[in-house]
Amino acid sequence: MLSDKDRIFTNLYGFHDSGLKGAQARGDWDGTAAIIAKGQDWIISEMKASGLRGRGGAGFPTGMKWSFMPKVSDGRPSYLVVNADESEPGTCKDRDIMRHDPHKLIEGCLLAGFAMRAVAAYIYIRGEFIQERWRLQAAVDEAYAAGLIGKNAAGSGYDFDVFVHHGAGAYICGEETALIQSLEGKKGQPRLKPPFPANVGVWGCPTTVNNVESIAVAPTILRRGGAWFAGIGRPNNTGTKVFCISGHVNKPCNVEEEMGIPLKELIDKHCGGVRGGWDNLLAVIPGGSSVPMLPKAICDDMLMDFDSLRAARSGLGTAAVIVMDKSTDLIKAIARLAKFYKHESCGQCTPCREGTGWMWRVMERMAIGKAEPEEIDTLLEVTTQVEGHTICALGDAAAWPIQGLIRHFRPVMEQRIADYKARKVTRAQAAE
Ligand code: L3W
Ligand code: SF4
Repeated sequence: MLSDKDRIFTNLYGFHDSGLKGAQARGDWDGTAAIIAKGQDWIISEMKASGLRGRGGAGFPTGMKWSFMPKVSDGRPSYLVVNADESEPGTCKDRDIMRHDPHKLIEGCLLAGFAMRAVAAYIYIRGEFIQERWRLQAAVDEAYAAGLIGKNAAGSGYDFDVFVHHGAGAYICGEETALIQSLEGKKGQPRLKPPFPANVGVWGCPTTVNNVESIAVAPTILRRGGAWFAGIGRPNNTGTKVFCISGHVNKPCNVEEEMGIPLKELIDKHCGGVRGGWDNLLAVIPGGSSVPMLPKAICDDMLMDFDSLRAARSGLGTAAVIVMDKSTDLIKAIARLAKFYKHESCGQCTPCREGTGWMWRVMERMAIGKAEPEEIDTLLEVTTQVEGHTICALGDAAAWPIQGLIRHFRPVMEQRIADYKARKVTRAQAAE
């Protein structure tokens, strides 16, 4: 379990002053110019040494991503874009960071922006996050007024601007290329990669898109050293992580913990346990709605990190842990998620546009048992036709929850179909 002295986001728990004075009292903006004075190469090597992997879902190494940005300009300015379009069902960590610790994000923008020779950061914030936008904008205004960003940011000699851009509330704009399109004022639709944003990003310029949490932990990593962060967690899965735990627990919460914490410990220590006790657990979606669920037997010994969850054929994703006890109708729950992905598909590629609608309609029938048992295999086959055959990861995200259901709970689906058939026979007999 993470000790208090290693927590980065201490303000998430007490909801103290989120303004500049409170932030500075907690150590933010301390020695920022001195960090900048150490140079771009030093910052990137510390970030690499920290082992930080992107906190938005994909887990791509952050230091490596920063190193892709051009070191010598070809005349185009470079940009940092912060993905604050947090929309993954179950995920509410970036929202809390922006509410309670906005200065960690703003200082992180300056340090990351400097390391990548960027002239400005755009924080693209989810359309529904109204208060968070006000809170963040107020913190940006305070940072400008105090000379921490803008000309000669924090007395470093480096000029750096931070802009807050409000989205319009579309899940797909959390995909980095769709986000860039939306930021440019165009329709938010993903495009194929490569080229990656580091080569062709916002307004055709070199751009790095990072999640809020990835940027907000950077100042603490740079103050305490990459080795400190790398010493927490497990090899290749280092550092602290904000987990969002919801569903059938006694006390849902966001909590910063050590990467690799056992799932049971996470739930028992911070959420007062599963409703009705651990034995009442049915399944957990461990990383936001896009990753496959895991049944209790696997959850018993599950470690919460990228590699452990991948080995279990699921994923850490955004670390949004959705807990479902034995009262849950899992087929109905996954049917509801299928509806979400159908609704949020941008419709650009055929497997996703048609496949998400098709999977949702079949799942709706499966939820009441109005299907043939062979259709379970047909459904599985369709998920594999969607997965990996689309422009962006939304197609995979729509396929994986259904695959997880079939992989672990096929007998429940078969029983639902059998029950429906039995009821039909009984109704027919009654009518005779
Ligand atoms: C340069 C290369 N850059 C990769 C960069 C790339 C991106 C990052 C990761 O999807 C996942 C998705 C959701 N040269 C590069 C390179 N990059 N190779 O690295 O890229 P990628 O393609 O692995 O992932 P992605 O498209 O960013 C993100 C999953 O996250 N997810 C949750 C999403 C929702 C939220 C939210 O609400 N906050 O994040 C949950 O699982 O399904 O698989 O920057 O450019 N050779
Ligand atoms: Fe749009 Fe879906 Fe294709 Fe992504 S996979 S580009 S959301 S149609």
